[in-house]
Amino acid sequence: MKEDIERILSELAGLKCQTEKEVEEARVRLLGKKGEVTKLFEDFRTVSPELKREFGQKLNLLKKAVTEKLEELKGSVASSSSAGGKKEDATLPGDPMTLGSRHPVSIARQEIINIFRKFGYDVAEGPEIEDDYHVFEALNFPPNHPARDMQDTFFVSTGHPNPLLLRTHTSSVQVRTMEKQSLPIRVVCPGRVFRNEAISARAHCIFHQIEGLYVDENVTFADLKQAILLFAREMFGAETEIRMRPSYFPFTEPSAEVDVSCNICHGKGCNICKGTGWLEILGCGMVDPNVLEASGIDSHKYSGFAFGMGVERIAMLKWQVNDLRHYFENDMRFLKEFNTCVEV
Ligand code: 2NM
Repeated sequence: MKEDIERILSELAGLKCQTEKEVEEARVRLLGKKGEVTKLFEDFRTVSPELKREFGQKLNLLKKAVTEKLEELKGSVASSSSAGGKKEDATLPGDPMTLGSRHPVSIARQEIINIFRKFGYDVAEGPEIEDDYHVFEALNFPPNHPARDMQDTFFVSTGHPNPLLLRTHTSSVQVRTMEKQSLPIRVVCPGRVFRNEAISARAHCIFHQIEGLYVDENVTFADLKQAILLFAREMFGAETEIRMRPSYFPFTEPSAEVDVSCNICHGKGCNICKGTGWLEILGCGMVDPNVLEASGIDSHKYSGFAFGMGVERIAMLKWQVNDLRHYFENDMRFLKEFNTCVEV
């Protein structure tokens, strides 16, 4: 019996099969009703009691080895038969790989930047963690302005003489530009901003802004109006009209809110524009002389205009997305809709 076990084991090591049929034949020959291994189990009854333990273990190991080998052969025959029974063809094309696409906020951001680059604006970026001076003080925010409150602004450190905070707008980058760059200045500043707000369909505590600044001699409100009109027509179509409504910002005087004619109903009134025919896209104004002076610019010689817009908001209007939260959830069904939006 011992020799039989060893012989079967050594045969097993060299056992090769080309087809499923051959594997099945080997199985019958070894494990079938009249198979060699089955027969050894029958012979086991006649083994003397003192040798039963040793041969019992040997037989069990043999059966395990045979079963495993047959499984292995079955597997290799199956995979080579699915490749046409031949060796794998390494020249076949690989499995297609799904390509990612740009996030709609990135697409809108790039489109806005490209428009202003065509107008001759530079692009500047700056730190997201800022100090009170660059976010508020240099921008003419009075000391008790509500935006300086913990309710509205995320503070990184408190109890510090010069606390760090997350910028609530990218105007801080424009302050830094005015501090160090020679005039004239034409710049757009894209970036993430942070506000301590409850998340809803219209607001999020993190969003993206693009702010623009133009400082030179004799810059007027008419220049501002023309720049915004040209931008609106590039972004929303050549028939777009704009309207300005008086508003208030600490850093501009006078200030205005800008609406574009609704690109869905063309001014007739629909549920996107809530029947008004107009959609708000940005805020703007003439840079307050205090802001120019704080950054060392002579406000008697120079004047400037500035504007700011939310990128998510522009993207919502451009693609009729009704809930801001879609931009932050990364649901593939939503993101895939922008696969075909080619960046200009
Ligand atoms: C807005 C609206 C109006 C603005 C002002 C400045 C700066 F730094 F020049 F003073 N940057 N951005 C500005 C003006 C931003 O966002 C709604």
